[in-house]
Amino acid sequence: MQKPSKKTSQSSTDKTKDLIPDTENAEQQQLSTNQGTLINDNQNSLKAGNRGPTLMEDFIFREKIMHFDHERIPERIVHARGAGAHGHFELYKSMKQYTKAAFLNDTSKKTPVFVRFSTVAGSRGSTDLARDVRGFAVKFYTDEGNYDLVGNNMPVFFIQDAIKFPDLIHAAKGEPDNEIPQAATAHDTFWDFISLMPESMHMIMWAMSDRAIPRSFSRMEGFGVHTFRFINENKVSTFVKFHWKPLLGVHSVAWDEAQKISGKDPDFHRRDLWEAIEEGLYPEWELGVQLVPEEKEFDFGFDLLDPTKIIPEELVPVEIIGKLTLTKNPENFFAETEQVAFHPGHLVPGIDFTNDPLLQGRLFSYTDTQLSRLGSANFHEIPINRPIAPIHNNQRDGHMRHMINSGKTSYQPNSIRGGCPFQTTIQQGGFASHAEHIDAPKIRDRSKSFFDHFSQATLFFNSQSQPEKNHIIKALRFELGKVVLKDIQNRMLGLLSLVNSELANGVAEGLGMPVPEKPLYPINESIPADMVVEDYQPISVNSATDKSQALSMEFTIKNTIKGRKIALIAGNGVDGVALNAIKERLSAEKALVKIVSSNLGTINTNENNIIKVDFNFLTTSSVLFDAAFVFDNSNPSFLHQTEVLEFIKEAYTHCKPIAIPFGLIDRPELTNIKVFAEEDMGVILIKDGDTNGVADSFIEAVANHRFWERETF
Ligand code: HDD
Repeated sequence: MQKPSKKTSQSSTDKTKDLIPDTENAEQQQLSTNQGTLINDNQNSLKAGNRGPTLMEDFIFREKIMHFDHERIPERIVHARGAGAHGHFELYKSMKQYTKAAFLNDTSKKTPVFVRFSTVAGSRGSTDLARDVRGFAVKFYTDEGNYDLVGNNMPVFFIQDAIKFPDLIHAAKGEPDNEIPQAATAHDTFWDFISLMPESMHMIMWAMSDRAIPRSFSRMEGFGVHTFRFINENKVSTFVKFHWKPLLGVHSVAWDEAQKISGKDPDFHRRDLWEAIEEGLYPEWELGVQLVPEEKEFDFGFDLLDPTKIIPEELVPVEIIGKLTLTKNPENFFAETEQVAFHPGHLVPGIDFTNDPLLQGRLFSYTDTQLSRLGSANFHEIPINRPIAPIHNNQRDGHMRHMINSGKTSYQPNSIRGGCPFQTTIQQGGFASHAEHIDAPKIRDRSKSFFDHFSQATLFFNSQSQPEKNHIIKALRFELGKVVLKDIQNRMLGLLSLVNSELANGVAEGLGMPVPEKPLYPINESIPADMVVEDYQPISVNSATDKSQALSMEFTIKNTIKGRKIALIAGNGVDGVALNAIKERLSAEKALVKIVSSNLGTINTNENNIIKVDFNFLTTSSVLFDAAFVFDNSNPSFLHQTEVLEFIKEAYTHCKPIAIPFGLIDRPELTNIKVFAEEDMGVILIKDGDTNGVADSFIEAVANHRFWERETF
């Protein structure tokens, strides 16, 4: 029996209702073949005698095995592993002045969405906690057709032109001779490519930062990355960059923790999303836009068409215009999450592209890939991809066609059907591309305005807190430390030295080699020989701002413990009243609280009541929790068990908030614990069993997420 979910009426949208007729429910139903013939024996194939060979005429066996043999489809070439959910988008503020997109005009409208989060490099079965970019793809089922915002959790990209995408991905994935490593960039081919691609340096800063190991999908930002256009009723275009800002703040885990989670629960992010929705703790993001009028296009020191650049929020503030809420898990992973097909080219009137060469190339790739992945030009008919807006056109037939197009005509113009389906005027909602004037030679070239590869990488590094900087240095020590060829390490140190000397020296120290004196390799072999190569060497532009607060996670939202997983560690003889009080307090703040003890089953309280244990030290681990609250009890040996101390020590090492009985203060495992307790760094000492007395400070510490200053570098 499936566990009943706590889903509320909020969970249904016009899209989820649209899926109902396609949803099968086997409850109280009889087993049948695909032809509807009822089956009376699903355990034995048809044989010539009960010890004889299976007969070919066993159509029930043949159908079952044939279908099974064909269950797999190719996984996505990138973003293969993911998790999705349904929800809706509400608009706070009409954007009518800038865009005619109806779902961004009407504040009374709730637009259904399906969102898929993903890692990029690993295959479908890889771990959620790989150091990687996360996909953040949103399909808006608007009344004017589907609009897809296919973004990432980082606002820039590795390359400036889509023609390099296959090279980037080939270099990042497992090496072609042995397909090693899985879901990891810490290997020669990736860093070989990057060391020859100085334009990737800004993205490398993001990818080596803690953003690449998020605590959960619900605690990461999303970005449309490219500059897009809003187009209003008067055909006026405004450049726009999209941001998703999580209401739970932007939080990450520690790298050591990420690696351990990958072993203990490789589905950690999927599970977190699933459980949050089942518990009614719906993840939420606000949609923000940065708007730049056309006439300001060239006011920045960088090119708005360059996808390796952000517009610092200090230059153009992010205006919050709406909210996305995820309220319902898929009914079926394959039917929805696997078969959903996103495409940056799924547009509605009022939104348009720019000439960003990365975006332009994407416009080809996404439909093309669905053809091999989903197998037919009719992939738009798969229920999850089908718009809620009506579809009428003269496209016909093809593999797996579902729609039954009635009538005699499938062409236009026609007179037999009075010209139907007819074209719509722009005023009536027909899509018209922005009439950008272009008068230019056909040329394979890149604008010189794309050649500032370092200033925003430097801006990012300089904007980090000291622990965040240390994490970037350590991540690069790890990644480049796994590289075998010294030349590659050397080239990378050269590039890093152009970003920041603290960074380059820190990484070099870890690699045990010097930063090269001549940092730049002759990198631009890709420039055609008849061009003056010097002209295309990286240039450095003074950034308009030295630091940008929005780039550091230090300043993120830290006022909620909603959805936090908290371990209450207790053994027999625990003060049951105190434990229940803390449990209720934390649950009231919407934390997910679990009792962890030595054995499964139950523990007896000091008043001989029984408390159910959720996990023992074998079935869970400190890395799967955000914080630990440790209770004293009448059995002193409990707290000194290796498993208990290991649990506390690990939570402590990963800079998590912990509340522990005062008696543990001298444990050798917990060096500096006294100092951190005194300095208010997430270590809370429970004196005389007064657990209630520390509840407030514990909640505050959990909301703070981590106390990275406790780390030693
Ligand atoms: Fe892409 C999938 C995001 C550049 C080609 N991409 C894919 C997904 C996301 C992104 C989130 C997963 C969608 C899903 O959940 O199904 N991709 C990006 C972003 C990019 C980007 C933010 C740069 C700003 N992508 C990019 C380029 C190309 C592709 C330059 C090719 C020229 N991407 C693909 C693809 C995928 C894909 C091969 C694989 C599966 C799919 O499309 O449906 O077409």
